[in-house]
Amino acid sequence: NTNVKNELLKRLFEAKGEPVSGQEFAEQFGLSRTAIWKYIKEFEEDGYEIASIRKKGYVLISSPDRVNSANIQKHLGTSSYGRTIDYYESVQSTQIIAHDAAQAEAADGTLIVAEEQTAGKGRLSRPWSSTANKGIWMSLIIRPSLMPQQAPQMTLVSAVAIVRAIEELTQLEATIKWPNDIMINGKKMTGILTELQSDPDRVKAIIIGIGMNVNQGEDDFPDELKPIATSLKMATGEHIDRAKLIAGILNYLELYTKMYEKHGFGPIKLLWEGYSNTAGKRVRAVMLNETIEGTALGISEEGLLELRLDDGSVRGIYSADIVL
Ligand code: BT5
Repeated sequence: NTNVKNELLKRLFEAKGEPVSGQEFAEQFGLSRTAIWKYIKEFEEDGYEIASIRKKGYVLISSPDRVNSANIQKHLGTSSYGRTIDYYESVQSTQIIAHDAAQAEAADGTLIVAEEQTAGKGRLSRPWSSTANKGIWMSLIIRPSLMPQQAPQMTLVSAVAIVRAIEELTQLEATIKWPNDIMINGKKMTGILTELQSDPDRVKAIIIGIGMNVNQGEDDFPDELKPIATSLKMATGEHIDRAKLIAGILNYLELYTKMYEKHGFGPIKLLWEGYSNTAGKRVRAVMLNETIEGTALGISEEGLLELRLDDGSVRGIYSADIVL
């Protein structure tokens, strides 16, 4: 029973180094002491260090730096996001696993998360560097009541949720670079990949892939990324609890997705504009078939980036790489 197991872990944490009586806990939940002992063994397999003290109980000595479900769920305040978590040590790409799971009817809010990706991908199948144990590599399956054409805006909804969660945990103000980058000090710290499974008139599932550099040092990045990538640790000088950050992202993401479903893009647009670094700047937008230059005016109600071109006309673009 995951709820009891999570409760036990929570007690161990809250006891802050004092023993938690296995017997009392067992009685309270109507379980045998052996059942409790089995949970303790499972925690140890997950990397927790737990001491068993005769006649007193269990003491949590240290918890692992792991993004497993127990570590995430103890910070979660959502109703569905992250309530089911598939956790992996190493995968090619969480996005691919999430697509298969969504096709196999995975529930709204199912999270696929891994310590490492060996073939992480960005947009247009570009490679995404995903160093083991240092970042957040995850794909969330959601089934909101949205029309297919409303799905791309989920990238912007996600960006706002991510920036808010970072702010809450680290006091750091990251900025959003349209459409899918989160930046700190002019370098990319997070990328978002939003993909859709849809019928002509109905969203079946949206897969939100989030790749976030958290505890890397400069040496953890391949040479070609060193000039353009950064991590939260590089920006704050502090080691960050990745599981807590994931929970924070899911908390905000569920809230903002509900807001978007209920009230449309208006309120999200306002939040988004507060965090964006793009408006008012002269930018180059590199698209598949053409490159255009202009002044970024902001985003439209549909989430398009609006550019004023040099001939005075205004163009809305769906997706591009923006060079500031
Ligand atoms: C993105 O694409 O930024 C979307 C990245 C999404 C990754 C997540 S991780 C979990 C899930 N599973 C996956 O397989 N993918 C998702 P795009 O805007 O196309 O940016 C890709 C470009 O970012 C690359 O061409 C590199 O220049 C750069 N890049 C690659 N790895 C990076 C990293 N770790 N940090 C910063 N920049 C990186």
